[in-house]
Amino acid sequence: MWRTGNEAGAAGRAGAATTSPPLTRRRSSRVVFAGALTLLLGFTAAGSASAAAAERTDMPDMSGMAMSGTPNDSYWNSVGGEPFHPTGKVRTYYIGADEVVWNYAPDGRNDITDQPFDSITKMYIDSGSGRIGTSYLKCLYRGYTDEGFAALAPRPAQDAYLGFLGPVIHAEVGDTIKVVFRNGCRFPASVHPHGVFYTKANEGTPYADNTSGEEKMDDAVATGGIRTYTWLVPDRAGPGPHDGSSVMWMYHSHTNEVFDTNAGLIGPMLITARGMARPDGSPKDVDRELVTLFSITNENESPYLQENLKRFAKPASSQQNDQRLAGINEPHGVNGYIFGNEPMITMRKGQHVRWYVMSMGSETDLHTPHWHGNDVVVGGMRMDTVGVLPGTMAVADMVPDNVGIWLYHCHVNDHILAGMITRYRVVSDTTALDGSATTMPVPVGGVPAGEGGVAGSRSSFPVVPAVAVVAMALVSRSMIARRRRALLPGR
Ligand SMILES: [Cu+2]
Repeated sequence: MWRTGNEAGAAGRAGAATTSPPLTRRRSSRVVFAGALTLLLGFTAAGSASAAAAERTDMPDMSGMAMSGTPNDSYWNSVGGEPFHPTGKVRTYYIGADEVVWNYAPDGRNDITDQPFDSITKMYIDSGSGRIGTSYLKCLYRGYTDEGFAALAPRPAQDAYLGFLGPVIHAEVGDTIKVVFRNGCRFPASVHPHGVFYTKANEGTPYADNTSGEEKMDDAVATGGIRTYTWLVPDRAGPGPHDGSSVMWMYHSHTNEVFDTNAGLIGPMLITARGMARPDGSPKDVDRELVTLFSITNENESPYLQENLKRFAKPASSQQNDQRLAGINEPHGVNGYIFGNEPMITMRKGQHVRWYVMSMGSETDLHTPHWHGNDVVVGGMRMDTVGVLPGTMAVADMVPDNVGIWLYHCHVNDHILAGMITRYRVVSDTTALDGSATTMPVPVGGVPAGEGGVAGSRSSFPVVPAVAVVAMALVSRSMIARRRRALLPGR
């Protein structure tokens, strides 16, 4: 079941509609149970509620939203969540938006086939007139160690696969998140969160909302400016009734939402249930958290388009000659990598693995991430493919039992062709993960400053080209021919 920032309820209902008999039964038994519980614990609960009231901050009193005396109380209480009980913990993240050159295919070859790019894949990666190729000037969120913004926060080698995503923000229900944001982009930008509780002064979005003064200062941080965003993490930002111990939200710039996110300003935020978090905020019952963004980055709608055409198109041009054609300057990436160029995602057999999956973009960004080799559970249901739409997030839990290197790819045919394919590797429970799993260098803060993106060596483990062949065979010859006609000039 996928989750949306603004429409979690609607998505929940959509999910329920597909499985209505079992959910109805479950709901009925919940109602009976809740009724009994209400009778037994009514007085105790009333006592806790008044104690809780003393702890409240400026959060709205959500407890008042629950109607008393109806058997649906527990359901609506779970929708609204408990009032905000602060843990007292403030988690501060220093995030800079920095201009960097990002290479979507730093290995310069197709790592899925273990071959050089062929004539079809070249249509997506070659530079040319109006075609920028695989390297682009972008503006990305990067983690820093403190408010001096002098030192990038290190990103562990096993998280190199995160690519161009911003730092992973972790928090536990009851925590307060502070993001100290420095804007190093040449355009105004912000940090807008999904899911958590924010006031008008911490939303990061300009629109006619009857605010002024301080409540407008968060909407757009000027180039070189610094702004601190403060977000609370109430119950309703944490796991719902059918979630596991943690949920995913995203954060992204929303000053000019389309251009900002195409520039690369997006990152993940993971919220763990109260009492379930390790000191770093990650869920205690999960061994490996993995975050993947499936997105067609529309570099034709990036604020750096003209600059990129001048710097990287060959010959340099200020024209977007054929940019209207499908796939041109539109890398179909996973975390900003195409054709398997992502550093290997690694895990150990038998681990509790939680995949957080999200999509961003336009109407072509309907993605169906599919795991080879192992299955997942999403919203209580067994799957090996999960659907995500632009701006939505999904959580998929896996206990891998199948050792090997496996494809992890979007199952949309056009997206397979364009390289929205990566791999993950399951090692035996006795194999060391670090070092053997990937030889990628540690990209400090996710992206090295300056030119080139992450230039990594490829995995030394055998690849099965047949898998890619089968994937290609999914697409008919006529479809390939049609695309070729569309892409090649003069045909
Ligand atoms: Cu897709």
